[in-house]
Amino acid sequence: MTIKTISTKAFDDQKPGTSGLRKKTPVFMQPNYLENFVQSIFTAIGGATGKTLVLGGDGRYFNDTAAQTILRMAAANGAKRVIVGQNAVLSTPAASHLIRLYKTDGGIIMSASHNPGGPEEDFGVKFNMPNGGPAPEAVTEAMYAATKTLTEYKTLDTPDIDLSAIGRVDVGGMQVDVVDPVADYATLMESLFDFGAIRAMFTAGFTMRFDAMCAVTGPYAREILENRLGAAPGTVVNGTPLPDFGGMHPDPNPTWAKALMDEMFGPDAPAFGAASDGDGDRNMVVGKGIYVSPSDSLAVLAANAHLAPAYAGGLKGVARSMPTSAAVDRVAEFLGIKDYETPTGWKFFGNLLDEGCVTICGEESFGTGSDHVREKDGLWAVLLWLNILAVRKESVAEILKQHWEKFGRNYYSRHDFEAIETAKADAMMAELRGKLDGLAGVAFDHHLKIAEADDFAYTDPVDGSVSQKQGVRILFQDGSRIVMRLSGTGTEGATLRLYLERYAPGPEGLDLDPQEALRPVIEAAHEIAGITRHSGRKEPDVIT
Ligand code: VG1
Ligand code: CO
Repeated sequence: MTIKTISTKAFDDQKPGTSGLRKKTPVFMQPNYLENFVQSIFTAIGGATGKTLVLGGDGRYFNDTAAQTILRMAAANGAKRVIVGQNAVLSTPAASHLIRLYKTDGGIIMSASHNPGGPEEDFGVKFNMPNGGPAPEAVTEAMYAATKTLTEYKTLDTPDIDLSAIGRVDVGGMQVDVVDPVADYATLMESLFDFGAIRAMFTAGFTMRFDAMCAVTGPYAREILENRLGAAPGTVVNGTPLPDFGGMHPDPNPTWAKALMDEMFGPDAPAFGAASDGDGDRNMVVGKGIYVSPSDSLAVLAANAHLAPAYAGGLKGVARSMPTSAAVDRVAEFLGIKDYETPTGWKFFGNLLDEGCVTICGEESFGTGSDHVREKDGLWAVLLWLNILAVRKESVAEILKQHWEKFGRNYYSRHDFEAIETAKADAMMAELRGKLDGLAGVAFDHHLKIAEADDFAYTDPVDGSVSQKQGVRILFQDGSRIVMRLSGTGTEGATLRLYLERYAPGPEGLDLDPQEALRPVIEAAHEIAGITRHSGRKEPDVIT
């Protein structure tokens, strides 16, 4: 086994986005592409020498080969130990947990998350810090800087390492610990929730469907829901992770988890349905005949978290990403706890969680989580819902109805316009940014009048770092809101995300179709931004 230093040429497109570096799989499979990025990660964290890292991925195509490359490079760069999930598989929240549990120096997660997988689809790599959370902007900027100047990387000349058997192997002096990807995570979940109460609910005949979308959560959901909680065998469907997710798009929303939606709105619907994404950090929650929007889910979880043992003492505070609806703000106000608004992406919650400012965080993109790890956590959200259902003994529909009666309803929707030509999308955003100053006072039909418009900037209250241009906000006098930003996780052209919100205080008008309730706001957004004029698109590709 010899350490080899390989000369390489910099790639100019290795800038991490909202959550790590994501590219088409063939781009990642080019000679030296993955290697350059991994060496740049090591550079950005001050080298790998003597470090202990966690490694795992969502099992998508190229996951196994990439893991071997990363292990060789970690050994050649002097890492002391790598804890790797069996077969190089770990869900993102499980990886975050292992990083924290074993007090490591961070971890590398191989995933393009909710993006499809396969030889022609997407692959991704991200680095998580010793706190278990995604690298903050300063670190991803340092990675990007390193990718632009590196000229060589180090690797070890050694055959593939057997990652199929749990146990310890030595790789050129580096210790590799292959661990069960599920066990520690399942134990953590058991410590947070009242498994006895949830088990009793299942025993009494409660039914549920969990769609793992042929992605990483299958084994986790089977172990926790079916084995430990006694849900009926077959509760978990699409539970075997596949390299191409069986052709599914592992993005848990009503469009891509259509089979689950159909079942939940069908005649034999179970009481509760849920789905998770490629790497297990997202969740969609559906009741019998009722869809729970992620922003509402966050608000309901915050309002009821005290019913679960881990949160019985109350919440320190809550945080939501800026585009997420203000529903959780109303809960925070009611509870008299702090409420933070951050840019899109879980990395912005890390400091707030570390400092004990908040207990629960969420994003409108089907992400919810708490201070138990430093990532959003799909199964955690499902279990908190189950714990609440077990205690309240009411249906999802009843719980939502009561929530809206108490707090009012924030009608909310996100419209995605995918694969727009990048130049056109940039021109649209530039034009919009250019007219923000003149928007206040402009009025539209249906009594909509703009109160203010800006480009969201965030100053981290803990370390003072500033993030600019995080999305255009157009706020109306009646509390309605439009947000527009371009996605930072796509791999093809640009994706416009248009976020729409309108508040109904009740008691009237709490059960409208969100698309109908939002119609005036949608029309105003198109008029202000000229979406069709710029992109040629009238209708969004995905509505959530
Ligand atoms: C999207 C979501 C964002 C989420 C990110 C990563 O980012 O909007 O809320 O944090 O994906 O989620 P963007 O830049 O495309 O809007 V995951 O589950 O793909 O890691
Ligand atoms: Co994800």
